Amino acid sequence: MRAFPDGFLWGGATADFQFEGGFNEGGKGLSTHDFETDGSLHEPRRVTLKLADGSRGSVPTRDGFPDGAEAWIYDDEYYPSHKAVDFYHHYKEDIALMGEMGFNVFRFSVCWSRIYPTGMEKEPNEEGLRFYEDVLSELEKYHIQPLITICHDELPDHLARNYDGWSDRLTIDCYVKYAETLLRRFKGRCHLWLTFNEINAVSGYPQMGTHKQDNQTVWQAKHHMFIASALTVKLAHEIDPENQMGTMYAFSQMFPKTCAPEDIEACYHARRANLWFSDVMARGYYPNFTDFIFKERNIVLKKEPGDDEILREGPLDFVSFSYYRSMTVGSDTKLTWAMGLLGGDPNPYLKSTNWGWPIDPKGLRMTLNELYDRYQKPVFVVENGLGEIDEIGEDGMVHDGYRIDYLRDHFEEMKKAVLDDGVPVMGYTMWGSTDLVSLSTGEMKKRYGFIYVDMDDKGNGTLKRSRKESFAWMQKVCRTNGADLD
Ligand code: BGP
Repeated sequence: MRAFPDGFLWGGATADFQFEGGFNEGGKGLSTHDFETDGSLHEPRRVTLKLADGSRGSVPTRDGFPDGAEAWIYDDEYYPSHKAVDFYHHYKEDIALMGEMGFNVFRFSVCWSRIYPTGMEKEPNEEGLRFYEDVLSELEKYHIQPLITICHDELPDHLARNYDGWSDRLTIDCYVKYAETLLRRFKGRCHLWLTFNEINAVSGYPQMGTHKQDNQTVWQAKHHMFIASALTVKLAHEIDPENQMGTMYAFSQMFPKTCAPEDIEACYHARRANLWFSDVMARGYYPNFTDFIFKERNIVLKKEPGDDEILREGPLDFVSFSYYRSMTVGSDTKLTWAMGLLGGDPNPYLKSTNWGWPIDPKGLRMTLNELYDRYQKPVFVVENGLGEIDEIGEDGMVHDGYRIDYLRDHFEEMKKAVLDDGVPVMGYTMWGSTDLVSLSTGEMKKRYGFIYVDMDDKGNGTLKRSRKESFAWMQKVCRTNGADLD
Protein backbone atom coordinates (compact mmCIF):
# COMPACT_ATOMS: atom_id res chain seq x y z
CA MET A 1 0.00 0.00 0.00
CA ARG A 2 1.72 3.15 -1.19
CA ALA A 3 1.09 6.42 0.58
CA PHE A 4 1.45 9.89 -0.88
CA PRO A 5 4.58 11.86 0.10
CA ASP A 6 4.67 13.41 3.57
CA GLY A 7 3.06 16.80 3.66
CA PHE A 8 0.55 16.01 0.91
CA LEU A 9 -2.52 18.18 1.43
CA TRP A 10 -5.99 16.58 1.59
CA GLY A 11 -9.10 18.70 1.84
CA GLY A 12 -12.17 20.27 0.35
CA ALA A 13 -13.03 23.36 -1.70
CA THR A 14 -15.89 25.86 -1.75
CA ALA A 15 -16.78 29.28 -3.18
CA ASP A 16 -18.43 32.08 -1.20
CA PHE A 17 -21.55 32.60 -3.31
CA GLN A 18 -22.26 28.87 -3.47
CA PHE A 19 -21.58 28.19 0.19
CA GLU A 20 -21.62 31.24 2.42
CA GLY A 21 -24.97 33.01 2.12
CA GLY A 22 -25.44 36.03 4.41
CA PHE A 23 -25.68 38.12 1.25
CA ASN A 24 -26.93 41.23 3.03
CA GLU A 25 -25.24 40.72 6.39
CA GLY A 26 -22.06 42.08 7.91
CA GLY A 27 -21.90 45.11 5.63
CA LYS A 28 -21.50 43.03 2.46
CA GLY A 29 -22.20 44.79 -0.83
CA LEU A 30 -24.01 43.17 -3.73
CA SER A 31 -22.05 40.79 -5.86
CA THR A 32 -22.77 39.80 -9.47
CA HIS A 33 -24.09 36.38 -8.41
CA ASP A 34 -26.71 37.94 -6.14
CA PHE A 35 -28.73 38.66 -9.31
CA GLU A 36 -28.55 35.17 -10.71
CA THR A 37 -31.62 32.91 -10.43
CA ASP A 38 -31.62 29.18 -10.02
CA GLY A 39 -31.83 27.00 -13.14
CA SER A 40 -31.63 23.31 -13.96
CA LEU A 41 -29.92 20.97 -16.34
CA HIS A 42 -32.44 22.03 -18.99
CA GLU A 43 -33.10 25.65 -18.01
CA PRO A 44 -30.18 28.07 -17.83
CA ARG A 45 -29.73 30.37 -14.86
CA ARG A 46 -31.03 33.85 -15.66
CA VAL A 47 -30.78 37.50 -14.73
CA THR A 48 -33.63 39.97 -14.91
CA LEU A 49 -32.81 43.14 -16.76
CA LYS A 50 -34.15 46.62 -17.10
CA LEU A 51 -33.78 47.17 -20.84
CA ALA A 52 -32.74 50.41 -22.52
CA ASP A 53 -36.43 51.30 -23.22
CA GLY A 54 -37.32 50.88 -19.53
CA SER A 55 -39.08 47.51 -19.92
CA ARG A 56 -38.10 44.31 -18.14
CA GLY A 57 -36.45 41.36 -19.78
CA SER A 58 -34.76 38.18 -18.66
CA VAL A 59 -31.73 36.57 -20.30
CA PRO A 60 -29.58 33.51 -19.58
CA THR A 61 -26.68 34.76 -17.48
CA ARG A 62 -24.13 33.39 -19.89
CA ASP A 63 -25.47 35.42 -22.82
CA GLY A 64 -24.24 38.68 -21.32
CA PHE A 65 -26.27 41.88 -21.34
CA PRO A 66 -27.64 43.66 -24.39
CA ASP A 67 -26.47 47.28 -24.80
CA GLY A 68 -27.91 49.69 -22.27
CA ALA A 69 -29.38 46.97 -20.08
CA GLU A 70 -29.05 46.98 -16.31
CA ALA A 71 -29.34 44.04 -13.91
CA TRP A 72 -31.36 44.25 -10.73
CA ILE A 73 -32.94 41.97 -8.20
CA TYR A 74 -36.39 40.79 -9.18
CA ASP A 75 -37.89 39.77 -5.91
CA ASP A 76 -40.29 36.98 -6.82
CA GLU A 77 -37.44 34.84 -8.16
CA TYR A 78 -35.21 32.61 -6.03
CA TYR A 79 -31.58 33.70 -5.82
CA PRO A 80 -29.46 30.81 -4.50
CA SER A 81 -26.46 32.93 -3.50
CA HIS A 82 -28.50 34.81 -0.90
CA LYS A 83 -28.59 31.96 1.56
CA ALA A 84 -26.46 29.32 -0.19
CA VAL A 85 -26.00 26.69 2.57
CA ASP A 86 -25.31 29.35 5.16
CA PHE A 87 -21.67 28.71 6.00
CA TYR A 88 -21.84 32.29 7.27
CA HIS A 89 -23.68 31.02 10.36
CA HIS A 90 -22.52 27.38 10.31
CA TYR A 91 -18.76 27.81 9.85
CA LYS A 92 -17.82 26.46 13.27
CA GLU A 93 -19.81 23.28 12.79
CA ASP A 94 -18.62 22.88 9.18
CA ILE A 95 -14.97 23.29 10.08
CA ALA A 96 -15.31 20.90 13.03
CA LEU A 97 -16.58 18.25 10.60
CA MET A 98 -13.64 18.93 8.29
CA GLY A 99 -11.32 18.47 11.25
CA GLU A 100 -13.04 15.20 12.14
CA MET A 101 -12.52 13.98 8.58
CA GLY A 102 -8.83 14.70 8.88
CA PHE A 103 -8.50 17.50 6.32
CA ASN A 104 -5.23 19.40 6.52
CA VAL A 105 -6.26 22.03 3.97
CA PHE A 106 -9.47 23.90 3.20
CA ARG A 107 -9.90 25.96 0.06
CA PHE A 108 -12.46 28.76 0.27
CA SER A 109 -12.97 32.08 -1.44
CA VAL A 110 -13.26 35.46 0.18
CA CYS A 111 -16.22 37.43 -1.15
CA TRP A 112 -14.81 40.61 -2.68
CA SER A 113 -17.93 42.68 -1.93
CA ARG A 114 -17.84 41.58 1.71
CA ILE A 115 -14.48 43.34 2.03
CA TYR A 116 -15.02 46.22 -0.39
CA PRO A 117 -18.81 46.49 -0.83
CA THR A 118 -18.64 48.43 -4.09
CA GLY A 119 -15.00 47.71 -4.87
CA MET A 120 -14.29 51.46 -4.73
CA GLU A 121 -14.06 52.24 -0.99
CA LYS A 122 -10.77 53.51 0.39
CA GLU A 123 -11.07 51.45 3.56
CA PRO A 124 -12.17 47.83 3.84
CA ASN A 125 -15.27 46.65 5.67
CA GLU A 126 -13.95 45.57 9.10
CA GLU A 127 -16.88 43.29 9.77
CA GLY A 128 -16.16 41.36 6.60
CA LEU A 129 -12.50 40.94 7.51
CA ARG A 130 -13.44 39.81 11.01
CA PHE A 131 -15.69 37.07 9.60
CA TYR A 132 -12.78 35.57 7.67
CA GLU A 133 -10.46 35.98 10.66
CA ASP A 134 -12.95 33.92 12.65
CA VAL A 135 -12.89 31.29 9.89
CA LEU A 136 -9.07 31.22 10.05
CA SER A 137 -9.17 30.84 13.84
CA GLU A 138 -11.48 27.83 13.55
CA LEU A 139 -9.21 26.27 10.93
CA GLU A 140 -6.21 26.79 13.21
CA LYS A 141 -7.96 24.88 15.98
CA TYR A 142 -7.99 21.79 13.77
CA HIS A 143 -4.58 22.37 12.14
CA ILE A 144 -6.18 22.91 8.75
CA GLN A 145 -4.23 25.16 6.38
CA PRO A 146 -6.25 27.72 4.47
CA LEU A 147 -5.98 27.96 0.68
CA ILE A 148 -7.67 31.22 -0.20
CA THR A 149 -9.17 32.03 -3.58
CA ILE A 150 -9.04 35.81 -3.75
CA CYS A 151 -11.63 35.99 -6.52
CA HIS A 152 -13.92 33.10 -7.42
CA ASP A 153 -15.90 33.99 -10.59
CA GLU A 154 -17.43 37.19 -9.21
CA LEU A 155 -17.27 40.97 -9.08
CA PRO A 156 -18.76 43.60 -6.80
CA ASP A 157 -21.95 44.54 -8.63
CA HIS A 158 -20.94 48.20 -8.66
CA LEU A 159 -17.86 47.47 -10.77
CA ALA A 160 -19.80 45.21 -13.12
CA ARG A 161 -22.67 47.63 -13.53
CA ASN A 162 -20.72 50.87 -13.92
CA TYR A 163 -17.45 49.81 -15.52
CA ASP A 164 -18.34 46.48 -17.09
CA GLY A 165 -15.92 44.80 -14.72
CA TRP A 166 -12.62 43.73 -16.18
CA SER A 167 -13.11 45.62 -19.43
CA ASP A 168 -11.94 48.73 -17.51
CA ARG A 169 -8.39 49.05 -16.14
CA LEU A 170 -9.83 50.65 -13.03
CA THR A 171 -10.85 47.15 -11.92
CA ILE A 172 -7.15 46.21 -11.81
CA ASP A 173 -6.53 48.84 -9.11
CA CYS A 174 -9.65 47.83 -7.19
CA TYR A 175 -8.60 44.18 -7.26
CA VAL A 176 -5.00 44.82 -6.19
CA LYS A 177 -6.17 47.03 -3.32
CA TYR A 178 -8.54 44.25 -2.23
CA ALA A 179 -5.89 41.53 -2.60
CA GLU A 180 -3.35 43.61 -0.66
CA THR A 181 -5.85 44.02 2.16
CA LEU A 182 -6.18 40.24 2.47
CA LEU A 183 -2.44 39.60 2.13
CA ARG A 184 -1.59 42.08 4.88
CA ARG A 185 -4.43 41.22 7.21
CA PHE A 186 -3.94 37.43 7.01
CA LYS A 187 -0.14 37.59 6.86
CA GLY A 188 1.39 34.57 8.57
CA ARG A 189 -1.99 32.84 8.81
CA CYS A 190 -2.36 31.90 5.15
CA HIS A 191 0.46 31.00 2.77
CA LEU A 192 -1.46 29.41 -0.10
CA TRP A 193 -3.36 31.75 -2.43
CA LEU A 194 -5.14 31.61 -5.76
CA THR A 195 -5.54 34.94 -7.52
CA PHE A 196 -8.52 33.75 -9.62
CA ASN A 197 -10.74 30.75 -10.09
CA GLU A 198 -11.02 29.23 -13.59
CA ILE A 199 -9.65 32.33 -15.26
CA ASN A 200 -9.84 30.57 -18.63
CA ALA A 201 -13.63 30.48 -18.29
CA VAL A 202 -13.98 34.25 -18.48
CA SER A 203 -15.31 34.08 -22.07
CA GLY A 204 -18.93 33.18 -21.66
CA TYR A 205 -19.09 34.05 -18.00
CA PRO A 206 -20.34 37.63 -17.56
CA GLN A 207 -20.65 37.35 -13.76
CA MET A 208 -16.88 37.08 -13.43
CA GLY A 209 -15.68 39.18 -16.32
CA THR A 210 -17.64 41.46 -18.61
CA HIS A 211 -21.29 41.73 -19.52
CA LYS A 212 -20.36 42.66 -23.05
CA GLN A 213 -19.44 39.39 -24.64
CA ASP A 214 -17.76 40.40 -27.92
CA ASN A 215 -14.28 38.97 -28.42
CA GLN A 216 -12.48 42.29 -28.24
CA THR A 217 -13.99 43.21 -24.85
CA VAL A 218 -13.55 39.78 -23.31
CA TRP A 219 -9.95 39.27 -24.40
CA GLN A 220 -8.98 42.76 -23.33
CA ALA A 221 -10.49 41.88 -19.96
CA LYS A 222 -8.33 38.76 -19.79
CA HIS A 223 -5.25 40.93 -20.22
CA HIS A 224 -6.38 43.14 -17.35
CA MET A 225 -6.88 40.08 -15.15
CA PHE A 226 -3.38 38.83 -16.00
CA ILE A 227 -1.95 42.20 -14.98
CA ALA A 228 -3.94 42.23 -11.74
CA SER A 229 -2.77 38.71 -10.92
CA ALA A 230 0.90 39.40 -11.68
CA LEU A 231 0.88 42.57 -9.56
CA THR A 232 -0.67 40.57 -6.73
CA VAL A 233 1.86 37.75 -6.99
CA LYS A 234 4.74 40.23 -6.76
CA LEU A 235 3.18 42.04 -3.85
CA ALA A 236 2.41 38.78 -2.03
CA HIS A 237 6.08 37.79 -2.16
CA GLU A 238 7.13 41.21 -0.86
CA ILE A 239 4.65 41.05 2.00
CA ASP A 240 5.60 37.51 3.00
CA PRO A 241 8.25 35.49 1.15
CA GLU A 242 6.55 32.33 2.37
CA ASN A 243 3.45 33.04 0.29
CA GLN A 244 2.90 30.58 -2.54
CA MET A 245 0.80 31.95 -5.35
CA GLY A 246 -1.30 30.14 -7.91
CA THR A 247 -4.26 30.70 -10.19
CA MET A 248 -6.84 28.07 -10.97
CA TYR A 249 -7.69 26.86 -14.49
CA ALA A 250 -10.52 24.67 -15.77
CA PHE A 251 -8.48 21.90 -17.34
CA SER A 252 -10.78 19.07 -18.15
CA GLN A 253 -8.74 16.96 -20.57
CA MET A 254 -9.37 16.97 -24.35
CA PHE A 255 -8.89 14.10 -26.77
CA PRO A 256 -9.29 13.96 -30.55
CA LYS A 257 -12.61 12.48 -31.62
CA THR A 258 -10.94 10.26 -34.24
CA CYS A 259 -7.42 9.82 -35.58
CA ALA A 260 -8.29 11.84 -38.70
CA PRO A 261 -5.62 14.55 -38.97
CA GLU A 262 -8.31 17.28 -39.04
CA ASP A 263 -9.75 16.07 -35.73
CA ILE A 264 -6.33 15.80 -34.12
CA GLU A 265 -5.50 19.30 -35.31
CA ALA A 266 -8.80 20.76 -34.06
CA CYS A 267 -8.27 19.17 -30.65
CA TYR A 268 -4.68 20.42 -30.51
CA HIS A 269 -5.76 23.99 -31.21
CA ALA A 270 -8.59 23.84 -28.68
CA ARG A 271 -6.26 22.55 -25.97
CA ARG A 272 -3.56 25.06 -26.78
CA ALA A 273 -6.06 27.93 -26.60
CA ASN A 274 -6.81 26.77 -23.06
CA LEU A 275 -3.22 26.30 -22.02
CA TRP A 276 -2.54 29.80 -23.35
CA PHE A 277 -3.84 31.17 -20.04
CA SER A 278 -1.44 29.23 -17.86
CA ASP A 279 1.35 29.86 -20.39
CA VAL A 280 1.00 33.61 -19.84
CA MET A 281 0.67 33.41 -16.08
CA ALA A 282 3.09 30.62 -15.17
CA ARG A 283 5.85 31.80 -17.51
CA GLY A 284 5.17 35.53 -17.30
CA TYR A 285 4.85 36.36 -21.00
CA TYR A 286 2.50 35.87 -23.92
CA PRO A 287 3.42 32.70 -25.82
CA ASN A 288 4.46 32.66 -29.47
CA PHE A 289 1.07 31.48 -30.78
CA THR A 290 -0.76 34.48 -29.28
CA ASP A 291 -0.89 36.27 -32.64
CA PHE A 292 -2.51 33.22 -34.19
CA ILE A 293 -5.19 33.20 -31.48
CA PHE A 294 -5.81 36.93 -31.76
CA LYS A 295 -5.99 36.94 -35.58
CA GLU A 296 -8.49 34.09 -35.57
CA ARG A 297 -10.72 36.11 -33.27
CA ASN A 298 -10.08 39.57 -34.65
CA ILE A 299 -8.59 40.94 -31.47
CA VAL A 300 -6.30 43.93 -31.16
CA LEU A 301 -4.92 43.91 -27.63
CA LYS A 302 -4.27 47.26 -25.96
CA LYS A 303 -1.26 47.12 -23.64
CA GLU A 304 0.07 49.98 -21.57
CA PRO A 305 3.79 50.66 -21.32
CA GLY A 306 5.16 48.47 -18.54
CA ASP A 307 2.55 45.72 -18.88
CA ASP A 308 5.05 43.17 -20.22
CA GLU A 309 7.43 43.87 -17.29
CA ILE A 310 4.57 43.41 -14.84
CA LEU A 311 3.82 39.98 -16.32
CA ARG A 312 7.49 39.00 -16.17
CA GLU A 313 7.79 40.06 -12.55
CA GLY A 314 4.77 38.08 -11.34
CA PRO A 315 4.88 34.49 -12.61
CA LEU A 316 2.96 31.96 -10.54
CA ASP A 317 4.66 29.65 -8.04
CA PHE A 318 2.37 26.73 -8.78
CA VAL A 319 -0.32 25.76 -11.25
CA SER A 320 -3.69 24.58 -9.99
CA PHE A 321 -6.70 23.33 -11.82
CA SER A 322 -10.16 21.82 -11.70
CA TYR A 323 -10.58 18.42 -13.27
CA TYR A 324 -14.04 16.92 -13.65
CA ARG A 325 -14.07 15.21 -17.01
CA SER A 326 -12.55 14.80 -20.41
CA MET A 327 -14.14 15.63 -23.74
CA THR A 328 -13.61 14.64 -27.33
CA VAL A 329 -13.03 17.29 -29.95
CA GLY A 330 -13.01 17.08 -33.73
CA SER A 331 -13.06 19.51 -36.63
CA ASP A 332 -16.88 19.67 -36.61
CA THR A 333 -17.33 19.68 -32.83
CA LYS A 334 -19.40 22.45 -31.35
CA LEU A 335 -17.61 23.58 -28.22
CA THR A 336 -20.31 25.07 -26.09
CA TRP A 337 -18.85 27.28 -23.45
CA ALA A 338 -15.78 29.31 -22.67
CA MET A 339 -13.67 27.94 -25.51
CA GLY A 340 -14.81 24.41 -24.99
CA LEU A 341 -14.58 23.90 -21.27
CA LEU A 342 -17.90 22.09 -21.51
CA GLY A 343 -19.49 20.28 -24.41
CA GLY A 344 -17.54 18.15 -26.86
CA ASP A 345 -18.76 15.01 -28.60
CA PRO A 346 -19.82 11.85 -26.78
CA ASN A 347 -17.08 9.40 -25.87
CA PRO A 348 -18.44 5.85 -26.28
CA TYR A 349 -15.76 4.47 -23.93
CA LEU A 350 -16.73 6.53 -20.90
CA LYS A 351 -19.72 6.61 -18.58
CA SER A 352 -21.22 10.01 -17.79
CA THR A 353 -22.79 11.53 -14.70
CA ASN A 354 -26.49 12.46 -14.60
CA TRP A 355 -25.40 15.91 -15.73
CA GLY A 356 -23.67 14.46 -18.79
CA TRP A 357 -20.08 14.91 -17.62
CA PRO A 358 -17.91 11.99 -18.83
CA ILE A 359 -15.99 10.29 -16.01
CA ASP A 360 -12.34 9.83 -16.95
CA PRO A 361 -9.82 9.23 -14.12
CA LYS A 362 -6.97 8.48 -16.53
CA GLY A 363 -7.36 11.99 -17.93
CA LEU A 364 -6.40 13.32 -14.48
CA ARG A 365 -3.01 11.58 -14.55
CA MET A 366 -2.41 12.91 -18.06
CA THR A 367 -3.36 16.45 -17.09
CA LEU A 368 -1.01 16.40 -14.10
CA ASN A 369 1.82 15.23 -16.33
CA GLU A 370 0.97 17.64 -19.11
CA LEU A 371 1.10 20.64 -16.77
CA TYR A 372 4.32 19.63 -15.08
CA ASP A 373 5.97 18.81 -18.42
CA ARG A 374 5.01 22.24 -19.69
CA TYR A 375 5.84 24.46 -16.70
CA GLN A 376 8.08 22.48 -14.33
CA LYS A 377 6.20 23.99 -11.40
CA PRO A 378 4.31 22.15 -8.66
CA VAL A 379 0.70 21.38 -9.48
CA PHE A 380 -2.35 21.28 -7.24
CA VAL A 381 -5.72 19.60 -7.91
CA VAL A 382 -8.00 22.17 -6.31
CA GLU A 383 -11.32 20.87 -7.67
CA ASN A 384 -12.55 17.43 -8.62
CA GLY A 385 -15.54 15.38 -7.58
CA LEU A 386 -18.82 13.82 -8.56
CA GLY A 387 -22.03 15.84 -8.72
CA GLU A 388 -24.86 13.37 -8.18
CA ILE A 389 -28.35 13.03 -6.77
CA ASP A 390 -28.05 11.66 -3.24
CA GLU A 391 -30.97 9.85 -1.58
CA ILE A 392 -31.22 9.47 2.17
CA GLY A 393 -31.48 5.77 3.08
CA GLU A 394 -33.84 4.25 5.66
CA ASP A 395 -31.09 4.47 8.26
CA GLY A 396 -30.97 8.22 7.71
CA MET A 397 -27.64 8.12 5.89
CA VAL A 398 -26.69 8.76 2.26
CA HIS A 399 -24.97 5.63 0.92
CA ASP A 400 -22.84 7.16 -1.81
CA GLY A 401 -20.70 4.23 -2.90
CA TYR A 402 -20.74 5.74 -6.42
CA ARG A 403 -18.87 8.78 -5.02
CA ILE A 404 -16.31 6.59 -3.28
CA ASP A 405 -15.74 4.69 -6.55
CA TYR A 406 -15.30 7.92 -8.48
CA LEU A 407 -12.82 9.32 -5.96
CA ARG A 408 -10.90 6.07 -5.55
CA ASP A 409 -10.36 5.83 -9.32
CA HIS A 410 -9.16 9.43 -9.48
CA PHE A 411 -6.90 9.03 -6.43
CA GLU A 412 -5.32 5.90 -7.97
CA GLU A 413 -4.45 7.85 -11.10
CA MET A 414 -3.20 10.83 -9.09
CA LYS A 415 -1.02 8.42 -7.11
CA LYS A 416 0.53 7.09 -10.33
CA ALA A 417 1.26 10.66 -11.44
CA VAL A 418 3.01 11.37 -8.13
CA LEU A 419 4.78 8.09 -7.37
CA ASP A 420 5.40 6.64 -10.84
CA ASP A 421 5.71 9.75 -13.01
CA GLY A 422 7.37 12.01 -10.44
CA VAL A 423 4.95 14.92 -10.71
CA PRO A 424 5.18 17.18 -7.63
CA VAL A 425 1.51 17.40 -6.67
CA MET A 426 0.95 19.65 -3.66
CA GLY A 427 -2.45 18.32 -2.74
CA TYR A 428 -6.05 17.65 -3.53
CA THR A 429 -9.15 19.60 -2.48
CA MET A 430 -12.43 17.93 -3.41
CA TRP A 431 -15.06 20.27 -4.74
CA GLY A 432 -18.03 20.92 -2.46
CA SER A 433 -16.89 18.66 0.36
CA THR A 434 -19.90 19.98 2.24
CA ASP A 435 -22.91 20.07 -0.14
CA LEU A 436 -23.41 23.45 -1.76
CA VAL A 437 -25.24 25.16 -4.62
CA SER A 438 -24.20 24.19 -8.15
CA LEU A 439 -22.45 26.89 -10.13
CA SER A 440 -23.71 25.94 -13.57
CA THR A 441 -27.34 25.15 -12.74
CA GLY A 442 -27.96 26.77 -9.35
CA GLU A 443 -29.41 23.47 -8.15
CA MET A 444 -28.94 21.92 -4.76
CA LYS A 445 -29.66 18.40 -5.92
CA LYS A 446 -26.35 18.24 -7.79
CA ARG A 447 -24.42 17.26 -4.69
CA TYR A 448 -20.69 16.67 -4.31
CA GLY A 449 -20.13 16.45 -0.59
CA PHE A 450 -18.98 14.02 2.06
CA ILE A 451 -21.39 15.97 4.25
CA TYR A 452 -25.06 16.23 3.39
CA VAL A 453 -26.90 19.51 3.88
CA ASP A 454 -30.66 19.36 4.27
CA MET A 455 -31.81 21.92 1.71
CA ASP A 456 -33.65 21.65 -1.61
CA ASP A 457 -33.40 23.50 -4.90
CA LYS A 458 -35.57 26.37 -3.65
CA GLY A 459 -33.77 26.82 -0.37
CA ASN A 460 -36.23 24.84 1.80
CA GLY A 461 -34.81 22.62 4.54
CA THR A 462 -33.35 22.64 8.01
CA LEU A 463 -29.72 23.14 6.85
CA LYS A 464 -28.82 20.26 9.15
CA ARG A 465 -25.44 18.71 8.32
CA SER A 466 -24.97 14.91 8.33
CA ARG A 467 -22.17 12.52 7.38
CA LYS A 468 -22.56 10.47 4.18
CA GLU A 469 -21.00 7.02 3.81
CA SER A 470 -18.11 8.63 1.90
CA PHE A 471 -17.22 10.65 5.02
CA ALA A 472 -15.68 7.67 6.83
CA TRP A 473 -13.93 6.58 3.65
CA MET A 474 -12.32 10.00 3.20
CA GLN A 475 -11.37 9.97 6.88
CA LYS A 476 -9.38 6.78 6.22
CA VAL A 477 -7.77 8.29 3.13
CA CYS A 478 -6.63 11.29 5.15
CA ARG A 479 -5.44 9.15 8.07
CA THR A 480 -3.34 6.87 5.85
CA ASN A 481 -2.22 9.70 3.56
CA GLY A 482 -3.84 7.98 0.61
CA ALA A 483 -2.29 4.55 1.27
CA ASP A 484 -5.62 2.87 1.98
CA LEU A 485 -8.11 3.60 -0.78
CA ASP A 486 -10.26 0.45 -0.32
C1 BGP B 1 -16.15 24.81 -11.34
C2 BGP B 1 -16.29 25.96 -10.40
C3 BGP B 1 -17.01 25.68 -9.13
C4 BGP B 1 -17.99 24.56 -9.22
C5 BGP B 1 -17.60 23.39 -10.06
C6 BGP B 1 -18.66 22.34 -10.30
O1 BGP B 1 -16.28 25.27 -12.62
O2 BGP B 1 -15.05 26.51 -10.07
O3 BGP B 1 -17.47 26.88 -8.62
O4 BGP B 1 -19.24 24.74 -8.86
O5 BGP B 1 -17.10 23.80 -11.28
O6 BGP B 1 -19.61 22.81 -11.19
P1 BGP B 1 -21.15 22.72 -10.91
O7 BGP B 1 -21.39 23.40 -9.62
O8 BGP B 1 -21.79 23.40 -12.04
O9 BGP B 1 -21.44 21.27 -10.85
